[in-house]
Amino acid sequence: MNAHPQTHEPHKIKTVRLLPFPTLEERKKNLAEAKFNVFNLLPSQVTFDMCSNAMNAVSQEQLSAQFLGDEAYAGARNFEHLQQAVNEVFGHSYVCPVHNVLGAIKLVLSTLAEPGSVVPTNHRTWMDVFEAGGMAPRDVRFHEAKVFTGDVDIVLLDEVLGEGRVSIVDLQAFADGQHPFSLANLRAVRDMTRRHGVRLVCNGSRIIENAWYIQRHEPGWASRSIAEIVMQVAKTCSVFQVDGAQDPKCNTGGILSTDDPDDYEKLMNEVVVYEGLHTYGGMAGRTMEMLARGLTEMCDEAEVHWVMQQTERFTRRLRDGGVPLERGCDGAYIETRRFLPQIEAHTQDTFSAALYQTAGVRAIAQGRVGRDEVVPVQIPRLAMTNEQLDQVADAIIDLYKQRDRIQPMQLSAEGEWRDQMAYHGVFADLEPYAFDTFPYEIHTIEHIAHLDRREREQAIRAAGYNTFLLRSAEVAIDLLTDSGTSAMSTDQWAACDATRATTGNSAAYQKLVANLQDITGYEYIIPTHQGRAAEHLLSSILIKPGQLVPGNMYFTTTKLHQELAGGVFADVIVDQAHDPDNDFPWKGNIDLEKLRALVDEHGAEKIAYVSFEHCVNMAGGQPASMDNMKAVYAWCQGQGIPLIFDATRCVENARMIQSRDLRYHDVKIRDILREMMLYGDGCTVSGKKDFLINIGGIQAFRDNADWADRARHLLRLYEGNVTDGGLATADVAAMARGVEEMLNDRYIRSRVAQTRLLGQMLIDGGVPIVRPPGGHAIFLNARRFLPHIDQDEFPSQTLAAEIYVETGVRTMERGNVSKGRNPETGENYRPALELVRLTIPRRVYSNDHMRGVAEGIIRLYQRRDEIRGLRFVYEPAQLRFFQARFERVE
Ligand code: P61
Repeated sequence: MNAHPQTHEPHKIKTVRLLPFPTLEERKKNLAEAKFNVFNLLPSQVTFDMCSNAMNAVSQEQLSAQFLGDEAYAGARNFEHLQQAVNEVFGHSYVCPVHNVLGAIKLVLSTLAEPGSVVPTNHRTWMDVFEAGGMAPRDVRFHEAKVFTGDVDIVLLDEVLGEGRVSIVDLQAFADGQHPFSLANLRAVRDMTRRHGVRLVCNGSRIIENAWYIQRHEPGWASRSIAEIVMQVAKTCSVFQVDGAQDPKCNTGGILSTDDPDDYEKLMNEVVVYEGLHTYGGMAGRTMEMLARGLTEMCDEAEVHWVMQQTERFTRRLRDGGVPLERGCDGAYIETRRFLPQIEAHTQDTFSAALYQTAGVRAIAQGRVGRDEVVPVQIPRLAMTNEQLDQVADAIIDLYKQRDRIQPMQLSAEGEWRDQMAYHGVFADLEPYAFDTFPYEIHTIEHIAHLDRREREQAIRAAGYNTFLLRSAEVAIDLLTDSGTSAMSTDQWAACDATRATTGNSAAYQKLVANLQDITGYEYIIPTHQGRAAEHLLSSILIKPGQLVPGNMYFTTTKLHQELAGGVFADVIVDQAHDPDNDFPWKGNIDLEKLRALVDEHGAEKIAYVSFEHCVNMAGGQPASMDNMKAVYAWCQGQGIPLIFDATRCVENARMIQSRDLRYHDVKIRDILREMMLYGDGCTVSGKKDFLINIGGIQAFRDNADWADRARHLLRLYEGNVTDGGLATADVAAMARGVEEMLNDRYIRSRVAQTRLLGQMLIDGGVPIVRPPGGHAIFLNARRFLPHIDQDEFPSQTLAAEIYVETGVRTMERGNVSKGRNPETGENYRPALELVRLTIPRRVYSNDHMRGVAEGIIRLYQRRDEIRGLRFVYEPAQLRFFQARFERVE
């Protein structure tokens, strides 16, 4: 990945916030209720809210800072941390905290600027504040500048300063969101202000974006880090102001910093009047902590480049679509007069209303009426994927194509400020835009490793060429498993938080039971700590020693528990499942003939139950058809044989039915799943997959009270309470919520589409994979990838190790090493399928991550002949794949 840092996010998703998708009718109703002013819409009515202020995602570390508030009135530790951060990032010794940037501006004006004085500026954002303070702003921006359009016209500034009525020069980094300054110009301004004994004040709320511009475009700065440039800018100014809700990605708050002890004394004595004591300045302790963390994180080079790449991409796409705009530091500022030449008045609000009507996207022009005629479509930092941004751009381009149909709106109330405006409107006949992307935004992120190739070589050697033994901290994109690796939603976290722990009955348990009864139609819902615990209960209840358990391919833990109960597994999956190149759409089906033959041979009483797995893991995540489930169940009922599902990946199976079986195209996932579950007597579930949780499982039975009683008895013995199965009450609550979220049609569609995308990119690159792509994973065919490596030199193990070295991606071996040795002959089993599994965690990676994975593997495929096999240096007797160590064959 390292050589291509811009192909995907330098982080993965830790928590998501679910997005609403109001229908066209709902959008019209909302708009009318909001008096056609999108300011009045509620977040619950908006799909993508295109604003950069306070709407960013944060790192999990920054989020956790919120819980470290010391909340002391005076001298909080949080303030000390804030001071340290400011000192480290801006190099200033004195820090004055404020409630937000408006507090900072007001403070500067009331302490450092003379009433009645002229304030030379390069922006117009805060004109109102200047005027309210009795000061006269004067535009000194150099309007002819080409790249650094926020630069000051030095000749003009000299003139204005010469008039002698100036006490501060007030500049903005990336003025009005559109105009960056250069360091050379800033330094020239500083020299000039010094000569005139005037202070240079700078609002650095968008210092990062400005620093990126300097790094990119100002001669001499290309090799300097963002952190270094930020410090240079701050140190050039007498007073530096920062809005906590912008670059530091806090939700509010702000600071003023300076090196001048006299100015600091003035600020400190004034801050108590409007803001709060000089050691909290109107911020909660937790806000100061979050702000401190955000300041130290904001210069992260990889993150800055990712964010700026998004802005470039978004504005380029809109430009290519012909949309008239100014490029902003944080998005595209739509020129609404040119967008809507036929509309005489209120073009900003008309544009915003039309965009909401067609797509549910909100872009708000705020501030004073008549100040300008652009509508900023800003990108909330780190909160959206490129695919989502592309679609928002397309929605705007679509609107632009039908701009002639947009009607003027009639004013019904007005004021000086944009939020006061109200309209009557008629809904133009506009073609709506339909999003097809992840139905969530990014709430928190987790930084991922970016080791270079040499470091990865060292890491894999130290791990004995076994990906199970790599440290997570060494992995860029982790495709080892989809088990327990999901990103939880903010609603799940809220449910966890709101839960009161108990060892007895709980609302969380009741909700879990009610939800799963409704989803499965099964009466008895028993929580377990994960899937294998449920398998233990089930096997103990249903298997008598010597009985057979037919199943659609084995899974390691399932088979083990069947054997521990004295059962014998018998594979009855269709033959197609064993052929990696066969494109049969239902490779998870049970072959009813094989099942019949088994019963004919042994008798029905010899069969404990039929174990039917949805989206069969070991077959490549391959689904079973509805007809097959129906037929197998009908037959089993006739024989008196129970059928129990492994419903671990039941929702993915339901989605496959929705997309591959014409009869179900328009049926909701919830209803498909309910029908699937009709064709079984119960299920075990590892909740760590489709249920969107990090830990948990389920044992459920349709109506057999005796089985349920016995399961609960065993649960009390081995697992925990009947109401939690050994899970924390909070985790029961997360599961109760997870099973609601998993049924969202948009979610499951985008989930399965992501797997298919990865598969298709690999197929297009010529890489041999198990076909068709499965629900949760893509399996590489290592035999065909590395035909020159003998199975006893472990092609799958080798391939997994080489993928890590090439790309930083972690995958899982599923071949000769996993299968083990035949105890009789001592030989390796040399199974027919020699595979590497690329398993995709839910809601964690973007499609750009998938693109990075595919590109890396295709690169490796092109030089596959250079790859050599492995031999054991340490081989455990059982489940050897977990702990085995290897070395390269010379
Ligand atoms: C996985 F290498 N799967 O796919 P538990 N049924 C099914 C599963 O996929 C499953 C379980 C039951 C894992 C984790 C794993 O040798 C391995 O909640 C269809 O993990 O107890 C688990 O559920 C067991 C990976 C398990 C392995 C065993 O990555």
